[in-house]
Amino acid sequence: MTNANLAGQQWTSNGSPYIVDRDLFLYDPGRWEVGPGVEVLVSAIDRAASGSDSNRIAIVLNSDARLHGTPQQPIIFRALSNDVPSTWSGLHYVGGVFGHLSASNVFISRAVNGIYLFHPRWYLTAIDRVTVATNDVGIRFDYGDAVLNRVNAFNNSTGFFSYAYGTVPALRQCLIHDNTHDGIVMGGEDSGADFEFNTIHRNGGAGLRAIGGYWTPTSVRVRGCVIVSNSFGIRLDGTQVTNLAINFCNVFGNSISNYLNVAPETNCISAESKLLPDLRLRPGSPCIDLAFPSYDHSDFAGYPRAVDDPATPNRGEVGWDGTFYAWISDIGAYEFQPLRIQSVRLAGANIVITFNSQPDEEYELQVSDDFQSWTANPPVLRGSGEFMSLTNSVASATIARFHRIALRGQFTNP
Ligand SMILES: [Ca+2]
Repeated sequence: MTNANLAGQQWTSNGSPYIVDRDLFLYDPGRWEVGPGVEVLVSAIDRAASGSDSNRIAIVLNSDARLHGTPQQPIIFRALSNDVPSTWSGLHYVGGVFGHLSASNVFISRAVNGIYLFHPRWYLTAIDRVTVATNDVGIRFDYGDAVLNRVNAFNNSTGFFSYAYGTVPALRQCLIHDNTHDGIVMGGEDSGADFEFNTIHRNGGAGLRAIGGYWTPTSVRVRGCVIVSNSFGIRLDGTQVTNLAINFCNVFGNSISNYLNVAPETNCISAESKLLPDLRLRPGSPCIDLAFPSYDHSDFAGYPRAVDDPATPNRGEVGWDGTFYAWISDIGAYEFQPLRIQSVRLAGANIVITFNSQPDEEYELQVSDDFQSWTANPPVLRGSGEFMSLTNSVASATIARFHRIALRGQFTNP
């Protein structure tokens, strides 16, 4: 890659992989488009020795950058060789008046800052389904305001880091997990942060660490988050912050302390979350139907939010008009999808029932003639998280009047 100016370039899977051996710049006006399946391999040495870090390569975006992969064909940024942390500097987005950054289904690894958002503006920034892994900092955010949706930040040193004057980030429906140090660090003066419906799990330090400024306070709002199995759940450091407001959260099982120097406000619980290995909620999780609906209409996996789980008693509140408003949104990045039938069809003499499944739960088709006693109709299926089908293969002469899909419980290795 000898053309360091990205303006006007379109990177496609046909030209992939793209080898980057020097700093790349996107200047205004100009657009850089990267399509599905593109792999970008970044050298450990900046041959131009340019930019703010002359030892490492940065991709600096000052204009219109559109990076859109698909779930099946993400865009991948990774180290060419020398596959160690901090191999390259990362994607540097310098916001302001002109620069527009939209990114979806992008994976970034081995950078100092996977994405460095410097003065982003919410109306110019669209980040959804971006994965940052094995970076020093997954996402660094200084100054400005922007919403980050469905970021998956794991195996970084720190998942999300902000420490600057006037920084207003919002993290929504993100997975922040298995980072070596803190999951989220939010600091700085005169800033405000919204962390909503995130699942923050098994970080080596705190799930969320708020650091106070010295002169003007910062407001940090934490709502609808699952913060479990870190060393600390939520900790507040520093002498003057901060209005740290914690509502509708489950902060549980953090090995040193769930809270340090801070207490939750309303509607928080501390209970075993019943998480699947991929951090979805198992049936019976106390995180189900715990919060008033989020602003989002689909969850981390793209399934509907909010969905009422019929098996969970409704909590809620009585409004000014005396009406009971049930809270049906689940907390965390995933909405639990209760078992529901998608379709029923005849295939010859057989009945095929298609239903949504949860990963690692077991399902079977059951039949009955009286709706009272039910008989299992093998086989038992292990849920995949996707739609699945079961067939009643009993001959039509003896076919039962009623069919149902039953959840047997969690899959166990035979
Ligand atoms: Ca729900």
